[in-house]
Amino acid sequence: CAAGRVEHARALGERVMQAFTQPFRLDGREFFLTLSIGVCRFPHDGADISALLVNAENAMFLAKRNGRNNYQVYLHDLNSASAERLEMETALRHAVTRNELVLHYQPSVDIAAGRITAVEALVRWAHPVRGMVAPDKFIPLADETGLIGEIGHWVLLEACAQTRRWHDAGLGGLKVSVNVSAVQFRQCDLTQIVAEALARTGLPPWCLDLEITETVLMQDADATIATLLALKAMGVCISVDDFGTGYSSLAYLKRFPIDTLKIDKSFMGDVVCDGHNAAIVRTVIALAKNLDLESIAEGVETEAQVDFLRAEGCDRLQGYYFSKPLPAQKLAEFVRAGA
Ligand code: G
Ligand code: G
Ligand code: MN
Repeated sequence: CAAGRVEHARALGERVMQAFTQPFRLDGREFFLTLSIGVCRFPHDGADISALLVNAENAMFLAKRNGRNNYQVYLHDLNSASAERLEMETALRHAVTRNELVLHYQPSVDIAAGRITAVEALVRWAHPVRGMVAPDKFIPLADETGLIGEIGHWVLLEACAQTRRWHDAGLGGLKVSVNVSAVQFRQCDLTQIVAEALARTGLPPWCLDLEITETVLMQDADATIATLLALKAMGVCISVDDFGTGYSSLAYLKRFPIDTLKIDKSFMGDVVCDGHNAAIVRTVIALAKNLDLESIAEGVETEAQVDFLRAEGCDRLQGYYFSKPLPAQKLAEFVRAGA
């Protein structure tokens, strides 16, 4: 825009967004299109076409990260943020081949059995410079860049292989839960990758549990049911992770072939002083029972919480009270000590 002012760039962005709010008609059908627009200004943001395109693209990436269907105007400090992101992305591309990913395992205790019957695999990235990077710092980036395909594949294989080694070493029947992101769940080869991991490692399918989020259940329910049925047909278990934090339709819950509800750790806070969370946790445990599902409480940190959850009839407990996530070697020692 000629005057090169930010307000003019914004006005232009608004006009283009506005033009796309109406559906397009093609062959008598209506199509809705969404846009992610990056805007930058000449000569303010670049002296030549290639510099302008780079900066416009950076602004567009920001629009995509802001949930898409919006526009962003390039601002100078965007550069350092996107440079850092690019550096992370480049490093993450090599993380699998350079063996920088590791799995830690957090045990959960089955109340009826009175012992550890399962573990949850939680990935960490041993970054060469930054040290151990937590999954919430790189899984979203892996989702955005498509790298989740390769990472998720590695996690599944490694978790199945490790659990099979534990079975062979005398911890027979131990189950493993693997987190599957919404993006990974939608990839068309998920069932194939799961089948391959089971075949290659010889882990019995009922010892593998896939944790999906409520978001997965609510987006495209028909496709979700088809994928879940294919996984169930293989004998794999399905858990809904972070239950209660998203938007599950209770009417839908019955339609999904799921086995377990994992009650989110954010509800454990005041359960013992019978605050709002106590009512929520009690209700979710009852809901699970009525739908014939297993319930697990996450984030259990105190004995008082254990007593409450036991009294309410929760099936399984996981949290720092029992153990934080442990490296594979330590996990085996921990299970043996408790057995
Ligand atoms: O322990 P913790 O910081 O490990 O995990 C933080 C979050 O990262 C959790 O919400 C967990 O679901 C997620 N997470 C951990 N490991 C994996 C993984 O292998 N794949 C996916 N998609 N998410 C994971
Ligand atoms: O979303 P997901 O449920 O997969 O998350 C597991 C996360 O919860 C991991 O980051 C794990 O380290 C963390 N976690 C496990 N047990 C506890 C606990 O008792 N308290 C808290 N605050 N976090 C926990
Ligand atoms: Mn989980």
